[in-house]
Amino acid sequence: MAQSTLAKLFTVQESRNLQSMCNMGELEAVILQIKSKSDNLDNVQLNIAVLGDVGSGKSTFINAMRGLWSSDLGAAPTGNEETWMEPTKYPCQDLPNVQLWDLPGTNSFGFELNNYLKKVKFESFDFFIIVSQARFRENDAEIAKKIQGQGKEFYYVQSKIDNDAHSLKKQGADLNEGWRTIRRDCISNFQTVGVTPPDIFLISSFDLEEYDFLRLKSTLARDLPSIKSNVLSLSIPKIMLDVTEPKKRMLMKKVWLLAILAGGVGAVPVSVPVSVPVPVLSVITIIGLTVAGRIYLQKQLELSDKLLQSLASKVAKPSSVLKAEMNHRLPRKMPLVVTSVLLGITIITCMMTGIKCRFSPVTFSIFGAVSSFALTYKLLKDSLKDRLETVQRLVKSALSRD
Ligand SMILES: Nc1nc2c(ncn2[C@@H]2O[C@H](COP(=O)(O)OP(=O)(O)O)[C@@H](O)[C@H]2O)c(=O)[nH]1
Ligand SMILES: [Mg+2]
Repeated sequence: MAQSTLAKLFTVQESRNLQSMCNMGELEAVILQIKSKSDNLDNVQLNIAVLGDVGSGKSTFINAMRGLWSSDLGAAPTGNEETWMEPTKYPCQDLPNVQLWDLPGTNSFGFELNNYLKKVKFESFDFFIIVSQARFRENDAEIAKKIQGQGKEFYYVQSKIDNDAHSLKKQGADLNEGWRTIRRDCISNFQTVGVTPPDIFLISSFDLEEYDFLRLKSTLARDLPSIKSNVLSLSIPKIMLDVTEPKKRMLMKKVWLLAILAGGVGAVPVSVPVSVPVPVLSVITIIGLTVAGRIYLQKQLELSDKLLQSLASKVAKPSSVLKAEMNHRLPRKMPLVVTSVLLGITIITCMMTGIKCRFSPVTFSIFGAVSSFALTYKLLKDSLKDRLETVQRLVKSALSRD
């Protein structure tokens, strides 16, 4: 079973601690704990997917990265037939905490690309190496788009470059000019499909000292910290979802409770003549419940100026940057007063309509109960969602490295 992001980065005990800190409203402590993890990602495992068409040289490349020949014990099976139908992981001794995943060929199952990506759990990988031979493929472009669409990164490998060298030599062509042409073509192919060109490596898994194999290995070793930090940054929304889940559940119970209460008040039968004014008391009670509910939710996930200032100094960021996250309002978000007035107007309109149409007391009660429940529930649920999203943005901003 796939692990939650929180479970991947934190031990079970650490996860529980984070959740209980969040439950107790200690948001600053939660953020600092995640920050201390983000400052020390050495022990975090990185899953790198090696993908490309069948026969493009993926398995041979993985063996080369591990210092093995295909005939060595423990090497990935190689050959032009698809030998392996499940993603298989291989540790890489030279790159601690890196797992290279040998994925089935992108064209191996006759899969439509999206099904293929689902089947190999594409989204669970942290980084990608696309291996392609001889020419740029349509699948390479599509996969590259999907990778960048997730905010992740990849390298592009043109494999079996020894074959190209052989043909270029036979034609008496200049090798360096040949490599420049291949690179230029790759870059322009990526640009044509709207992909930011990645690092491109021309390699032979047989001649490791030649071409770009060693440069790829050293570039990957150098990039590991920044890849990990990018992965962490992408994971923050999910981590925060996990951390805040128990608190959210608890708060949602309160939202239900308040909405049911508002529904109960809305159900009070209006067995009064038409000339009597709208039952202002019910409306005020419902508005009061909603306002109190929103204040309660905000208090439960409090982001006070004091907290922002203290956090800013601990994460070495200007507090104005963190405050900007607080002030970044969603289009849906409206000031408390506006939503309350709207709520009041809607309920009053509903009741007036009911009175005008001479609803029976039972119909009126049902009408009042449902509308009061639904409106209160929606407003409070949105309010909670906004607050949780603000917390997420704050954490992301507090932990970003720029
Ligand atoms: N000339 C040459 N052949 C290679 C290279 N890498 C792989 N091959 C050959 O290409 C075939 C397919 O390689 P394999 O790694 O099994 O491809 P995969 O299906 O992508 O895993 C095998 O016969 C390999 O020996 C290379 O760098 N140069
Ligand atoms: Mg293979």
